[in-house]
Amino acid sequence: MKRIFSGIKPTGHLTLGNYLGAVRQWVEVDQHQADALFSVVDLHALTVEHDPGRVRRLSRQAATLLLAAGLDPERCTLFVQSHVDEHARLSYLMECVATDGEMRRMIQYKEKSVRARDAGEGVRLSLLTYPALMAADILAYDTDEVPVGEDQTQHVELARDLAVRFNQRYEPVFTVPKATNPKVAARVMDLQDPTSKMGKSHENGSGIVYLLDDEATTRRKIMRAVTDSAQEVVYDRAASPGVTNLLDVLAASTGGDPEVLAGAYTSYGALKKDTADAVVELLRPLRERHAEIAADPAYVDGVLRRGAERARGMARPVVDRAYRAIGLLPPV
Ligand code: AQP
Repeated sequence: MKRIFSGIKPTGHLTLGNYLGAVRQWVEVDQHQADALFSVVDLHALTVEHDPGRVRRLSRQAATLLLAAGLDPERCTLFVQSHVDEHARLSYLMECVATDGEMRRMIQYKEKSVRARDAGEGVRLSLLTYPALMAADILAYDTDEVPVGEDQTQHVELARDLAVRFNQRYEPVFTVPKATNPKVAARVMDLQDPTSKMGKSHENGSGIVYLLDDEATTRRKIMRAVTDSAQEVVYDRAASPGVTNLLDVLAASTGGDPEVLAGAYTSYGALKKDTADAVVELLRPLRERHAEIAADPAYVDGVLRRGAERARGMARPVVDRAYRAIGLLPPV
């Protein structure tokens, strides 16, 4: 059975982009077809300015939302990254295999380092080495596939390069992983700025649908989405990014084809209304289930404890092998 690993960063409240681009596929496909591990990757949340209490709250909320979305702890392994030391242990080895140039080429590093500088904050070294930790997350589990939104594909490709390099330079320790993207909505864009992706840590939340937004807020955000001046409903990301984004969201929420859907609309108002209805229906069960699970923190603790134990048991032998292969003396 193939092994799948994917993660979510507790840097903000989870968004519709996280759900359509990643979580839904984890729930509907991955956990049924593979030995799947899903992690709240909290160490990654420390790579940018953060509030410690907020990271803790968001980590718990993310785990609760993943369960609410339908991850089944009997079918998959759900855990918090910092509960498994092997991630940090292996990350250092990845830094010893990767080059400075490879890290600096990463689009996420370029974008987030500019944001940090613009905000007058220092750029943390961990933001640069982020892909080494992400490679460790993936490689520690003999992962075959990493289901991610398009924005993370570059990091998975780097993990792949590092695995191949390590295996050739030292010993064949790592399985070489590959990224998989969902077909529709691999990249949900911000409703107010449809040329940039809907990201949970963005300052202005009016273009972002959070999974826990109430129904009225969700509708308002979608009805106020930026469209175009042409008044024509066409599926064309370059010419008409706002409308195309709404068509993608509608298609992903209802199971339709965005280009076919474009032909069914003659006004933006109708498209927005149908998209708002579809998203509200899509998220309602998730919100209801979240409220139930959040009321039982001991259940969430138990899931995370068992998940970390299982993950540790899988990662430790792989990381120990990598330590030996690279030249470190085993403990005596
Ligand atoms: N807008 C998006 N469209 C499609 N997929 C998305 N993902 C994130 N945003 C979109 C996918 O969600 C998974 C978890 O993402 P993450 O938490 O690891 O980090 P991210 O990609 O950096 O997501 P955010 O929400 O944009 O966080 P910030 O703002 O902190 O950077 C990934 O599979 C991702 O592809």
